[in-house]
Amino acid sequence: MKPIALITGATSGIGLGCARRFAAGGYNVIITGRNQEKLDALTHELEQGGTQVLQLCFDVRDHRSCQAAVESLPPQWSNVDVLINNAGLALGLDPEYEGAPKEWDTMIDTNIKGLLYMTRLIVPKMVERNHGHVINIGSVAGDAVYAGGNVYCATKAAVKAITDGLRIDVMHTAVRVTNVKPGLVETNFSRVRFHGDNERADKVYKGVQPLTGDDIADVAFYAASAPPHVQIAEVLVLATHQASGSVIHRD
Ligand code: NDP
Ligand code: 8X3
Repeated sequence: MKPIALITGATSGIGLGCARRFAAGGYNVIITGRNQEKLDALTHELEQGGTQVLQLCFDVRDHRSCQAAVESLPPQWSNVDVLINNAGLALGLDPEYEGAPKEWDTMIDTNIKGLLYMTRLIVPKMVERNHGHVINIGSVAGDAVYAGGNVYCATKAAVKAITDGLRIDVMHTAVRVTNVKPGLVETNFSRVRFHGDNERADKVYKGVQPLTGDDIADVAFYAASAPPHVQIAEVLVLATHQASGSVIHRD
C-alpha cells in the first residue's frame, strides 16, 4: 500500500505542485479544494499516471465541513502519512488603518483557523500510529512584515508559532513537523490578492525570475523523504534575486 498525502488547496499553485510531486514520488493523494471542476481534472490527470486519488471539496474555513470531509474518509484512506496545510491567501496590500475587516477575517479564517482545524482532525491518528508528517506552508512574510503586509504577514507569523507549537506537542512521537516558508512564487496568489487585477499581479513578478509551485513542492517532498530520524523543522526558500520578502533585485 502506498503512503497517503493529503493536500489542502490542491487546485492551484503550490498545492497543485505538491499533488503532482507526491503522486510522482509514489504517494496516493487526497486532494482538497473548493473548485469541483479543478478537482475532477486533477483527479483524472493523476489517475492517468497510476496514482489513486480521493478528492474532497470543502472550504477549510468551515470547521463542520472539515470535520465532515475527514470523517467521510473510507478506512483505506484514513491513515494520512503526510498532511500538507497549504490552502491560503492574501487579500489586499492596504495600510492597516485603511484595511477591510472582511478581508482580515478571510485571511485569518483560512490561513490560521483552517490550518488548525485540519491539524486537529488529522494529527490524533498520526500520534496514535506514532507515524506521520505535517508540512505547513508558511511564508517569508511571517519572518518580517513588509509595507501593506500587516494582517497577511501576521497570519504567516502565526503559522510559524502554530508549527513550532505542534512540533513541541508531538516531540515524544515519531511525527515530524515542518514549516516551508516560500518567497516569491508565481501562482494565482497575486491575482487573488489584487482581486483579479492581472496587470497589478504581473508587476509583482516583473524583472525577476520567481519560484514556481513545483519548486516549493520539491522542497516539501524532500522534507517528507528525509530519513525518519531527520526532521526538517523549517525551510526558507527564496528566489535567487530575492533577499527577503521586500528586498528583490529586478532587471
Ligand atoms: P494559489 O492562489 O495559486 O492557490 C491557493 C490554493 O488555496 C487554491 O487551491 C485555493 O482554492 C485554496 N484555498 C484558498 N482559500 C481556501 C479555502 N477557504 N478553502 C479551501 N481552499 C482554499 O496560491 P499559492 O499556491 O501561491 O498559495 C498556497 C499557499 O502558499 C498559501 O498558504 C500562501 O499563503 C502560501 N505562499 C504563497 C507564496 C507566493 O508567493 N505565491 C509565498 C509564500 C507562501 P480556490 O481556487 O478555491 O481559492
Ligand atoms: C507570499 C510571499 O512576500 O508576497 O507569502 O508575502 S509575499
